[in-house]
Amino acid sequence: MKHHSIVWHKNVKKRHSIVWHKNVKKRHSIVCVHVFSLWAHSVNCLDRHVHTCPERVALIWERDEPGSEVKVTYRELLEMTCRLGNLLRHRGVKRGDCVTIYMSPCPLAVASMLACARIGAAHNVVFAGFSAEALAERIRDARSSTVITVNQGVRGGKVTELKRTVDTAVQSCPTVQQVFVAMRTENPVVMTAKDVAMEEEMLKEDVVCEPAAMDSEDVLFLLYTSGSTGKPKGLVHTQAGYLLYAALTHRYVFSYHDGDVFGCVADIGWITGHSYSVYGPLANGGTTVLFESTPIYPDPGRYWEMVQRLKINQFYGAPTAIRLLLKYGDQWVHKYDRSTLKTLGSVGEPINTEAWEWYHSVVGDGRCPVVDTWWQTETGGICIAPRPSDPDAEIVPGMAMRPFFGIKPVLMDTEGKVVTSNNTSGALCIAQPWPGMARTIHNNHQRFTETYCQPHPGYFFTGDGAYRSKEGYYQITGRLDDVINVSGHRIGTAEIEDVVNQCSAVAESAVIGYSHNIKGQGVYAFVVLKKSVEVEEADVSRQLTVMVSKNIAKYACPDCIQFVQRLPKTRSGKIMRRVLRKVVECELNGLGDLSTLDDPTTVQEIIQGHRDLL
Ligand code: 6R9
Repeated sequence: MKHHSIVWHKNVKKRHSIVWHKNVKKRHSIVCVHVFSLWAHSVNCLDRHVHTCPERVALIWERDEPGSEVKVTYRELLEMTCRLGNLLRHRGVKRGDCVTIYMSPCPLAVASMLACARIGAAHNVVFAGFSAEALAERIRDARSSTVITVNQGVRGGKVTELKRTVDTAVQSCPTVQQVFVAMRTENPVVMTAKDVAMEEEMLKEDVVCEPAAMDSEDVLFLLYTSGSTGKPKGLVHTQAGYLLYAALTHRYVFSYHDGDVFGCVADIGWITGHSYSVYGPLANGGTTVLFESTPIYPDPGRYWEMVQRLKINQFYGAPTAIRLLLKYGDQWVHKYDRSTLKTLGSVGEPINTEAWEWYHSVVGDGRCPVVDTWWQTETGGICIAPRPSDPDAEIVPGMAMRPFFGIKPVLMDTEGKVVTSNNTSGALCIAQPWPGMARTIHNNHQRFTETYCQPHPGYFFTGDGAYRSKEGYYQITGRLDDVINVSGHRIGTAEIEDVVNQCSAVAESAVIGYSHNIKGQGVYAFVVLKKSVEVEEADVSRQLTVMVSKNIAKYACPDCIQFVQRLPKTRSGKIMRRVLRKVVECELNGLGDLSTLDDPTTVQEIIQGHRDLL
């Protein structure tokens, strides 16, 4: 065990208590004066609580190996954050810079986010499952000069070479001047001239770091997400509104109370991890779980064994995992004591009734309200969800129910008019701004207005469709654009097509999402090969899988590839994805109007090819 490892291993507390010198509390209480007037972000999440309850556990790092969790108090997290803030400052990171963080969930990842916030730099967390190319694209767009990573990641018993991925990525990122490398495992990695041994250097820094005074509208972070066209977009969230909204929704949607242990199992690389593993719970002085593993490691009882061991009060996860665990059977749940659970949350994609009922009756023993929370990277926090703390709250299975405070949802019909009646569906828009909404797309405000503001002038367009019941409750029906949702991960079909089309044997392609009983949606690719090349379809399939995984991430790989002679197109050359979707869902009676197709026989060929694949 390395002497400098700051939080990776147990028994850390003792070793480091020496570095927490006597005067610190006092000095931090001065810092606290800043809290309410200047919105210094990490102060609201840390110093405030260190002042009142320094020994409260802020983070429980649920490491991959069950039973090896590490607890970090508010005092320790502040210390870690300050050291890192100082290190970043001394190494030239300034207010307004953007630091890219490529780490799996761990205390140093949270400290990295908060250290950026403390010195006024924006953070850009990139999901550690993304490939080197996807990471590089995000580093370049964010123009980061500093990247923070770990030597290796550990998940589901497997080790991933995160530092090596960063090495490859930074080769095509001329802006990157330094890479901070923390040691998650004890395996050494090759260090280059740009690399900084993070923990070693942190130990040389002071434990007090003056927080930057920030304006409420200054940038807090960028987070890249997929859109229906083009490259991923770096949504920009700001200081005050975002934190307020994350904190309020965390408290009211989940009925969070002081002393509760909040278990959000999302990765910190997604907005759910930002708002409900980090900012919301920490702003409320809560104890939050950072989950490093998978729902089925080492067995399908992992979540519930963890709930029992950590005494989790609120559990927040994705329908895809619930559907998967449901299939393994109730015995994995019954094995463990879940009596601490008070609220169960669901996020990321629609939750089907079967999964909802199982979550409610088996996991929650029929006594915990299930909150199906609808929101997006763009919205910063939960916008539509039941609020069980409300005594009149009815919860209908599979429905996101009612808007949160300050959210005014509206439905638009196909002509762009607001639908006022109930028991109807439409495009989901939001009628007025709310504190947590993204303010822009990094370096591309025009794309922001085009995507969200112009489709329905005067309203924020979410890209989702929704149904409003006769009682006025909302149910989200899915995306209206070419964004699909694979295991709760958002991906644009255009992004996958871009990669598929780079294959030298491919003439063109069309990618769609289809219903998948575990993942929610699977990826289905229609591929037209170039006439001039002689290749085996199976070889191309293998090649495409490798390419997508290398250029984007494993979750974006096609589940099914169908080779076709032609794609159905309109006379103006647009691919009719609607037709492809119907073929794949076997809804041949619902193909709709085919009169605009340039050659209707194409559809018959595709139907036949699909049958052959089944
Ligand atoms: C928080 C998050 C956003 C998209 C969103 C929608 C889908 C999220 C949902 C849901 C139905 C829910 N989505 N929550 N669909 N019911 N409770 O997931 O953000 O990754 O940006 O995805 O996910 O389609 O537009 P993000």
